[in-house]
Amino acid sequence: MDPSSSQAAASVAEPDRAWWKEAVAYEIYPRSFFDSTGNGVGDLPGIREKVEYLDDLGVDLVWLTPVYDSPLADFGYDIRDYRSILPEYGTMGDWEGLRDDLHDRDIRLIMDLVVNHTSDEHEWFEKSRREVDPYTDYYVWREGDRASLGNGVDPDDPAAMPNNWESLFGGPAWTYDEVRGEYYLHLFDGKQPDLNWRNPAVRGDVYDLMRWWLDRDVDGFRMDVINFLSKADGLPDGHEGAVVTGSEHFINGPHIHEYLGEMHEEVLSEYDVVTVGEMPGIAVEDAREYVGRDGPLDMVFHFEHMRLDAGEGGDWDFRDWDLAELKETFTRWQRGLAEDGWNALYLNNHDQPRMVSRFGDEDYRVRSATMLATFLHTLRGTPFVYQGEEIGMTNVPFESVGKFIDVETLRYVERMLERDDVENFADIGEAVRYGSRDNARTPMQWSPADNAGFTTGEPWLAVNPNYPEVNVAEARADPDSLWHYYRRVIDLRHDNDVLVYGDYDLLLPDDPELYAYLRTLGEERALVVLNFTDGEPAFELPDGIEYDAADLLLANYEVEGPTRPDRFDLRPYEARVYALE
Ligand code: ISL
Repeated sequence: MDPSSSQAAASVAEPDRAWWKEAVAYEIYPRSFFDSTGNGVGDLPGIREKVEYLDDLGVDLVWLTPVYDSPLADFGYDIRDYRSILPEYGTMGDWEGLRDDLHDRDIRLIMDLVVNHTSDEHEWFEKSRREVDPYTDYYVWREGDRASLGNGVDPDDPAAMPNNWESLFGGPAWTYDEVRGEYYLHLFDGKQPDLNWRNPAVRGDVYDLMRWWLDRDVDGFRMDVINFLSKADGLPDGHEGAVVTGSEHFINGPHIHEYLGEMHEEVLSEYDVVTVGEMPGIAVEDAREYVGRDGPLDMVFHFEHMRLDAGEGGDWDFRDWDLAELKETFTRWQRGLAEDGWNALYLNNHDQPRMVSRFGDEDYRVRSATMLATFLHTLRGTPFVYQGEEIGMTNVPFESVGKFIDVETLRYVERMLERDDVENFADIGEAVRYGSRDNARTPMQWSPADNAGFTTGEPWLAVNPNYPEVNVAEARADPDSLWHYYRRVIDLRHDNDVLVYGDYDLLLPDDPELYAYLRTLGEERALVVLNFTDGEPAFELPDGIEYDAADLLLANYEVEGPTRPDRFDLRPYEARVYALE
């Protein structure tokens, strides 16, 4: 064999194949997907009615966010019973029906595994706060400063708390429990106490519930804040000024690899399933340890691109993001997991502003969304489409503070309104309107009918007023719509191994308007050129990229004339994908 071609030949013959690398995933937030009963809340039979829709779109994998029994303090991320379905959403029979309907169409189903915390209404917590054996140490309990408490100090005074950690939803991460007379740790809401992963009995119970679902034929898990499980020994104070005080003591904590290794050994290795770890605060070097060849998980959701518009002032301080930084971030992750590990790609989800309002341009809603769709599906990694993204749903013009419902948003607004420099909602309205998780959670817009065809009743969260224009029915009827473009780009990925497994090489790193890259798998090459602006920049193929013929695989505008991609002008938010031969 010609030695110069041996490396290329090796990479063509043997990409490290897996069904989930070739899949396109779709995230469903059940509460807002489709209401089959008219009570204003989406449900499992509603999702069943839309399985054909998902099949038509072409997705291969569904991630269902929590549908378990829950008091809904955090809309299901506060689980009361891991083995039952919230009655509002249906029955276990409905869930089984959904699973079967998906499987009949070769669509896999992954469930949300939320085991950093439970609801405070979970039986384990009810028993733990009463110190009922063996649940006494199922959560992270601490006495706090007994002396000062004894002196009539308010237990809500942060000075009396076991340490200075903050909750990701704002405010202290400790709540004093009157029943037990101690504080418990909650990295999220007070109704979401953190489990004590040091306790082997807790870990055993979690592995049991995982097996329970895996034995019911689920195809894997998306794992909620899974890199938060291990808290530093002694729970030391955190550095103030970090985004969340204390986070250096629970993000990738000291025993995390021990726990996830054990979970893999005891549970995951027994099943052919896929796992996606949601991991706020991780760098690509950390990711390799979690999802590399010897790591316990398959893919990772990181947050670096979700912080590109973060200002200095914490979670609700936004600034404009910058294309150079976006390219740098994606490129670092593409390269960092090139040899080992796999990216889970996303531009929005149920916690984030809508993709088109954030990384696109509402004035060019469809063009910019098709450009972003092209981006998402031509990177190396598994794309996750969030419900409504495929019709270009946007952020919501919330009129007043009373329109918000999400706990994280409400806590922030409460804290801000207590401050002297904030007089009323108008002072913080812009940031809240941009950043609130409610943007992502308004009902799916199915049609121009009342309430976007989501419900015949009163929806639990008002629909975005743009539904007469932005909805599935209209999009499906128009062959030039964003929805049909999603189908095409999903097909393109399915038909081209180079887009799944190919190497990624950034072109024109310093171009302030264009994001261009090559994907290469042996002899196959794809060139992707994306205009991230409303201007009309010119693209020039860098020297040294030789080819005989080029074939335009996909574009979000009509492209006329000779299609050689050596030099061309782009229109606002234009995207092109060429095969180079
Ligand atoms: O939502 C966020 C930013 O607006 C994140 O900080 C989010 O809290 C973080 O990504 C963790 O999210 C996950 O766990 C939370 C839950 O509220 C989110 O919905 C979930 O995706 C606690 O379970």
